[in-house]
Amino acid sequence: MAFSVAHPLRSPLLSRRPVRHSWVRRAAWRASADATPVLYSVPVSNFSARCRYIVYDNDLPIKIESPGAQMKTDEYAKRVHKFGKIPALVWPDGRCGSLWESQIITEYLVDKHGLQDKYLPQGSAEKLARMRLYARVHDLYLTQTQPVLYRQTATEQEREHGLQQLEQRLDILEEMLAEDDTGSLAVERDRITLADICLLPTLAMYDAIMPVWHGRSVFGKRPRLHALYREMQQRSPTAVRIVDEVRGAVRAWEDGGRFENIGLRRQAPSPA
Ligand SMILES: N[C@@H](CCC(=O)N[C@@H](CS)C(=O)NCC(=O)O)C(=O)O
Repeated sequence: MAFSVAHPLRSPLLSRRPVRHSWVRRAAWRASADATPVLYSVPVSNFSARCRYIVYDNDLPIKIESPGAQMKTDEYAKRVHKFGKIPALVWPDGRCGSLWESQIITEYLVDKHGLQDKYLPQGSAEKLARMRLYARVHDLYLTQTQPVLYRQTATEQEREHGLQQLEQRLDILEEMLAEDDTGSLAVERDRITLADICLLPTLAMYDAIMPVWHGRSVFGKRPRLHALYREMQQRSPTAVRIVDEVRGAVRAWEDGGRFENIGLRRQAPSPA
């Protein structure tokens, strides 16, 4: 997701500003007073949402805060996220730096809180590897193309090309789900794993944007992705909460005119 960046290729690092206030240190100090780590996150961020899922689902003692405008400061880069992004997890005493990359944070939370039995496939190295493959495909291929959904592109052709790429990558995930043939979820029949948790917020975001602003359906020709999306919400109140947060944040973008501002027009929704 993006904040006020006009073009997907513009490096956020170029727009860093020095800050007068040592807000991160103050935040770390606040956190150290009650020894609570802080997860920097915003509701619309599909990457952050998979970390929030684990926090909510287990009532973990982690504060969730928005970095606001500080995200593009040198101090944030130094102390929170070296590339000026979210999500990032900061430990109370800042002893061993911070942690970023949503999958790394998610896996850390699982390890730290002994949640392996809950979210990882059991007794099969192959399923574990497939679970990680979903996350890798999501992080390296699918989401790399997503800025075309909500950011300015130089030309209409560039947007069209990006949308086609994004759809191809959704098709690849659909194929992977068919290969796993587990019914609804990604790698296990009866267990929500980190593969499902990584896909859920991204599907929620794309489904809130693509039909309305790009006239394209996420689920129309992708029944396996649709089944995963529905099944997660049927099984997990946390999934419903995450979907509500992401959809609500997209609505706030709409209310703020974000899509019209980048030249898009509301389209007749395509069938789901
Ligand atoms: N690979 C990273 C991606 C993080 C990412 O791109 N975060 C977005 C929010 S969803 C962000 O911070 N965008 C603002 C920017 O790049 O300036 C992860 O998995 O955490």
